[in-house]
Amino acid sequence: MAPIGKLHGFSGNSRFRRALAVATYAGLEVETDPNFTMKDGAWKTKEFLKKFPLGYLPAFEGADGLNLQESGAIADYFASLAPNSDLVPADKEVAAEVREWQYFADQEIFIKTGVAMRMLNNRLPYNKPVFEGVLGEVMGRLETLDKILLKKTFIVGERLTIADIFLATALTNAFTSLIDASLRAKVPNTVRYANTVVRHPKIAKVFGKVEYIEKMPAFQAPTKAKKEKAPKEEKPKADKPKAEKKPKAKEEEDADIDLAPPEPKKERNPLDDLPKSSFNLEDWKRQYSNLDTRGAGGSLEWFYKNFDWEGFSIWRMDFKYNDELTMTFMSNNQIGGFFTRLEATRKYVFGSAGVLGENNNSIITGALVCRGQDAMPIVEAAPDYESYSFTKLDVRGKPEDKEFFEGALAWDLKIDGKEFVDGKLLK
Ligand SMILES: N[C@@H](CCC(=O)N[C@@H](CS)C(=O)NCC(=O)O)C(=O)O
Repeated sequence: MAPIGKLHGFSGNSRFRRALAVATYAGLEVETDPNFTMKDGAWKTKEFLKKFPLGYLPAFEGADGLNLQESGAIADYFASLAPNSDLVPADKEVAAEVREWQYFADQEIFIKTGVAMRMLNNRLPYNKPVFEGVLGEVMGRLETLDKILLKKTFIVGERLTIADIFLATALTNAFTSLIDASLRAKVPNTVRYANTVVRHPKIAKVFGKVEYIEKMPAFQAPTKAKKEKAPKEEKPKADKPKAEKKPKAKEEEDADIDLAPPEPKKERNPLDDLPKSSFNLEDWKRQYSNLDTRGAGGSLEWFYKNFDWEGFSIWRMDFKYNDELTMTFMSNNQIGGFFTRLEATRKYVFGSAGVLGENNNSIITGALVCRGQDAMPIVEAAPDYESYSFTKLDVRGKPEDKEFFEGALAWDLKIDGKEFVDGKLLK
């Protein structure tokens, strides 16, 4: 039997898994790519966006030309192709109950878990009472569900339905990212239920080994918040823009992805063939992280002493659509996203960029130190590189370029009266 189409997405992602589990349970053959990774963003090509304008995963490309996004819709479509699978019961009232639990899984568990995880990972502003409120809502729902599941194996009727697959994927997503052992202990029937579903012989292979977390990841505060204005010579160490430490949990992507991310493929980059350089970018990144940027003994002093002007170049990056920027924290997340998507070329580049100005009146700008004399082979790794312009800086020859470079690194850059509000580092 020929596959009914291709399901794009990462096999460890819970939304991908729920679509694939439905297809597998229904006995449908669907093509997948076991090596697919979301990490480098390479999947978000123009061609992909033409077919899937919502721009996220999973996405289904039917052999008959149907292009579909939204994991729930894809799963429903798969179930509709196999009416005899009983994934959706024929009785309208029972089917409505099934639908009720599908929505519950998405809206009460999946989405709320994602919001809480984004706060822990610094992808949404962290606010303790709000975080605890969202977590409390998730736990409240789970405790209600737990009572309902006390004497049940499946949520509706005596056989597995599509609602069980939706619930189990939302639950295992929560148990592998947010809801730790002490919280799970409050909902034993729900844990037992989720395990039963993901170990169902027909779909166990879609889930593989699911490892629940022991401890909820701690919130990782960004070390660099809004810069305080201290007199230059007395600038306290804490004022230095240290990189945000990577939280242990999935920082770069959503809570529900990369439960077991495969290593990105290591491909040889032409930049590896450049003549060996005396400037060690990794050393520089360490110096930058550990020292104040400006002043005697600072990282800029180290930089100028050690920089290899032939083997590396310095660039200015500017967002092209500053007029469209709204909240500065969102713009800062956007820079973070761009830097994240440069993962594939990270070892050839250092970057420091920020948002200058205020909400609804801001710009994104920054500096990159790139291996070689051309930034393009490095920045093109990010699918959204065209949203930025890149201009080579003449730091030795032009005082204004030097001033820009140093300001971008020290996070005290000022342009047209707009001051540095927040920034991101690419290290
Ligand atoms: N409601 C959508 C959510 C899809 C979604 O947020 N996908 C994430 C992964 S879980 C994604 O593709 N993120 C990367 C991006 O948006 O660039 C669904 O259920 O399919």
